[in-house]
Amino acid sequence: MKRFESRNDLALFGAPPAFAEPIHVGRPNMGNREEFLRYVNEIFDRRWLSNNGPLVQEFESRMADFLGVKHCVAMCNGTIALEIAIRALEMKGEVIMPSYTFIATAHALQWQEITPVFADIDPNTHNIDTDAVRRMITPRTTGIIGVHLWGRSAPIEALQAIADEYGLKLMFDAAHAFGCSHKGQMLGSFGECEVFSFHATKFFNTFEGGAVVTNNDDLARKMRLMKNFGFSGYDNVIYPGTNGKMTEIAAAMGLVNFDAIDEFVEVNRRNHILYSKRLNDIKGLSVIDYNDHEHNNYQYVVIEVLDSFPVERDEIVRALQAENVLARRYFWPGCHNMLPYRALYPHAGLMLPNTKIVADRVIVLPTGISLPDNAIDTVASVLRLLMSYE
Ligand code: T4K
Repeated sequence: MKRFESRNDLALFGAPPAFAEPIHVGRPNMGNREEFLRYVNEIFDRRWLSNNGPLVQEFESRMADFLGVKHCVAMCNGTIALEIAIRALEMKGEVIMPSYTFIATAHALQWQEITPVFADIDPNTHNIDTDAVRRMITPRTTGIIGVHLWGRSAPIEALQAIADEYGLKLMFDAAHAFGCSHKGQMLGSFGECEVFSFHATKFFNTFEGGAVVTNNDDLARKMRLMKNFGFSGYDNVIYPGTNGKMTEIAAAMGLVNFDAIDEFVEVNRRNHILYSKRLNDIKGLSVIDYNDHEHNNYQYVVIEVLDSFPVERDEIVRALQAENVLARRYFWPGCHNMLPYRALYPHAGLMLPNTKIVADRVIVLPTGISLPDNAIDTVASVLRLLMSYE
């Protein structure tokens, strides 16, 4: 099979010219600059930079309202938010999670000497397979972390039923799912708690940031202590803790971006529709869809390359990158195949065939408000060219 080493390889076949600037997956969406600078001036005047400042409090209250939950505990990033939630829930021993997710979900457990046990996924939804979860339960299992991959909800009711049956704690990694719903209810209020990431590459960002949201008063109180070294007032440490605090500048970015969130979603939605239209008739490629009866953020445009497509997935990524479209193969080769976990689970691959199939098929394409007008057509032209390539 031909390898695409440079854009010249494609140019030979009449491909459109490369973009002058790289087009990234994960290019940040940014709201109104003046509004942000106004907040920066306020921060300078107030000289209050961190430690539960007024902007963080406003951010938490707006997030909780938007999501319809009692508590939003803002944090410095999604990974620390996961760690704190896991610890506050007193998970230990083994916790079941999907292998097909960003590595932070696994690390947040392993970092606390809890063993992540990797379950296979449903190849249709890319989310955890509940039959696989049942098979993985042992006497050491204390919890399950569901991940709403790409913003599409995990099998919430089935996971809750398993958790109830076996007395396990259930929480969700909702890092991809801010602004998404399940059966009309915003993701954020399921399980014991849910964790968001507001990293720069997420469609809604606070530079770096995250949050745990919950309806459980005790859990929220505990996590507030934990993210601030366990301090309850001056000089009074009542809990072991860490530093998980969100800064005022991060909250300012969050507030500005929150004002623009409808626009971010609408642009992503339009991009997703256009990608779907343009790639619709390319045999061997499919764009994963979102349920239009739910709220979606459409932040991931994910295509799957089927065996019937004449060019392999990695060659397609290389061809797009040669055109300066920096498409990505996300979450390959699955957490269980990453070095720290491969050593722990040398045979895990045998139990996770769907993870392998999906991880080998997926390409994530750029979207967001900074996507140039002609980018989608260019991507489609490249893919069409490859379709006819033998
Ligand atoms: N759970 C799940 C399911 C997650 O997906 C994540 C994070 C977490 C937990 C943990 O949340 P955090 O602790 O991160 O809050 C990115 C992000 O770093 C990570 O937040 C995200 N998931 C993951 C899916 O993707 P990479 O490997 O894509 O980052 P990187 O540096 O390659 O950047 C992607 C592209 O974005 C680049 O082509 C350049 C562009 N970019 C990036 C930044 C930071 C910009 O144009 N501007 C920027 O400021 O990991």
